[in-house]
Amino acid sequence: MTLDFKQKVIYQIYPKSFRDSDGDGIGDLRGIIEKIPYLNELGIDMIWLNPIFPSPQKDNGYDVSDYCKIDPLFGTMADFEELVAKLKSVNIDIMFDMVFNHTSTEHEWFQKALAGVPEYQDFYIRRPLKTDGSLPTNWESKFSGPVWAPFGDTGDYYLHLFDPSQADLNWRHEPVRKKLYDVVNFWLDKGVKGFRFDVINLIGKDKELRDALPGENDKLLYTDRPIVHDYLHEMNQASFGQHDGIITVGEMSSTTVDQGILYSQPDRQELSMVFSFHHLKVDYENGEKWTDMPYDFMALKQILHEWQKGMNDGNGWNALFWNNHDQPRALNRFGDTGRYREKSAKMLAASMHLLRGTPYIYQGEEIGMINPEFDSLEDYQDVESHNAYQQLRDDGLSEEKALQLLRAKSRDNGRTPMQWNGGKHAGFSNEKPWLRVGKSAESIHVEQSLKERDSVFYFYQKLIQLRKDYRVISHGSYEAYQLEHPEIMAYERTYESERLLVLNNYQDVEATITLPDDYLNDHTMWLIGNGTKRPLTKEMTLEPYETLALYLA
Ligand code: TEU
Repeated sequence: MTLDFKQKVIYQIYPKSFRDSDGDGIGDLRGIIEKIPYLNELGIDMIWLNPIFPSPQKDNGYDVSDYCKIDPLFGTMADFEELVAKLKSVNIDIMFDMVFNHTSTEHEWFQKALAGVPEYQDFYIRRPLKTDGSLPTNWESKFSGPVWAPFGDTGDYYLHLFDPSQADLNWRHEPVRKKLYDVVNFWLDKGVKGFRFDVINLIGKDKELRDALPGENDKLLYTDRPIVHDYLHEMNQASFGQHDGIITVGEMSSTTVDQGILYSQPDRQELSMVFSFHHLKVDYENGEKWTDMPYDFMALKQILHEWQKGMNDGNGWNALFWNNHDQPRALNRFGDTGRYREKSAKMLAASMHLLRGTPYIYQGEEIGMINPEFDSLEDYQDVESHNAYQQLRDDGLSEEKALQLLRAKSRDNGRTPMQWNGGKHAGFSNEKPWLRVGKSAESIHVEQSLKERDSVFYFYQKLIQLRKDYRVISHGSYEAYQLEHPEIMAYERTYESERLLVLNNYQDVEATITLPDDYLNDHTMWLIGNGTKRPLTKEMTLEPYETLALYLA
C-alpha cells in the first residue's frame, strides 16, 4: 500500500544529539543507523535530519559551506548511502533540511564574491552605506544587532538576517536559483524523498530595500513577498515536482493563514505543507520571546483553530508539531513535568496528531523528555542564547533573571542528547557530549519507555498507526467543538460517514464538557485515550490532562 503524506508521520532527528557512535561526543550517521530498529518500532514513515552539510557550525549547521557533501563530523557519503538503503528496507524515507535563504560566509560562493571573481558578484545582497553614512536599512537581525556587515574592504555591506556568518543569498539573480535547484536534484538522485526548506518565506527580498518606519515591523519588509511564490513554483518545476511522492515543507517565519494556503494548495505546485509558529508564541509577553509568562490557553486554542479552519477551507495543508530544535520542550510549556508528565505528554500528543495535517515528532518527545534545567551560562552552546543573555544583561536584568529566562526559552532546551538509558551520558555517547545531558536523564529514557506497555512511547505508536487506519484522521475535515470552552480543547473531524470527536483537558484539575447527543450511544468507539474507561454521559467530566477520541461510523 502506498501512503500519501496525509497518512504519514515524520520524525525529526537532531543528528548532533541523537546517538554518537564514535565517541567524539557528537551524534553521527552511524549512530542513526544503529537506531533504525527503534524508529521502525515507533512506526514513523520519514525522518527529517537537521542539516548535515559541511559547516563551521556557528549556527549548528544552518550555516552551510557546501550543499553537496556530508560534514565529516557526521560521517561520510558512504555512511549516508548506507543509511538511505537500510531505512528503505524498513520503509522509512529521509527528509533533508535545505538552508537556501543564506549560506555560511565560508561557502565558496561567498569567498569568491569577496575575492572579486566577476561571476559571483551578484550572489549575495550587497548595498553601499546611505549618503549620511548609516547602514543600508535599519532592520534588526533575528539573532540581535544590525543585519548588515562590511563586505570585505569594498565599502559595501552584505545582508544577514541571522548571524553575520550567514549571508543572505540573492534569489533575484538567476544563476543563484539554478545552482540551488541543482542541489535539490543532486539529493533527489541520492534517494532523498523529502525536503524541509528553512525560512523559505524570507528568500524574496524587494529590489529596493527600505527602512522600517517608526513603529513599523521590519520583518514585514522581507517576509512573504509575492515573488517567493514565483520562486517556489519555479523550484518545484525544476526539481522535486518532476518526481512522484516527494514531500516538501516550508518553514514559514511569521506568516499568515492566507499565505499558508498559497504555499501549500496542491494545484499551485509550490510545497506540500507549511510550518507556522504562532501557536508557539502564546507564552511570549507582548510578542517578546525573552519574557516569562504562563501560556495563554485561549490564545493557543484560537490560533490552532484559525490555522486548522483556514487551511481546511482553503485546501492548504499544515505541518503539525509541538517541538523542534528551536523550541523549549512542550511539556514544560503546556503540560506538566511532575506528577502528570506522562498523562499530559499523551494529551498533547493526541490533541496534535488527530488534527488535520501531517504530524512531526521531535526526538525525545515520544518518551516525554523535558527541559534540561541548566545551571550556568557555560552549559549553553547556542549562538542565539548567548546573544540574548548579553542583551538581557545590557538591558539591566540580573544574572539570575537572565539565566532563568534561558532555562525557560533557550533553543538548547530542545537540543540536549537523546536519553536512551539511565546510564552514563544517557547512553548517547561514551564520552562527554557536546551539550550537557538533561537532569531528568536518569528517570526519563527510552529503555524505561519501552518496558512499560502504557508508556508515552506506545501511545505515540498507536497514534501513528491510527492515522494509517482511519481516513477520518488522515483525510477528514476539521471543525472546532465548543471553541469558547475555557479548559478543554475539543474538535470534530468528519470523513464521509465517519466522525471523530477529540476532547483534551489542558488543566491539572477535572473539567466538564457537554457531549453532542449523537455520540451518546452504544456504537461510539473509544478510539484512543489516556483516562479511565467509563460510560459516556451527556455531561462528561474529564480527568486532569485527559484526552479522549470518540469515533462514530
Ligand atoms: O529558524 C528560523 C527562525 O526564525 C528561528 O530563528 C526562530 O525564530 C528562532 O529559533 C526562535 O527562537 C531556522 C532554523 O530552524 C534555525 O535553527 C536556524 O537558526 C535559522 O533558521 C537560521 O537558519
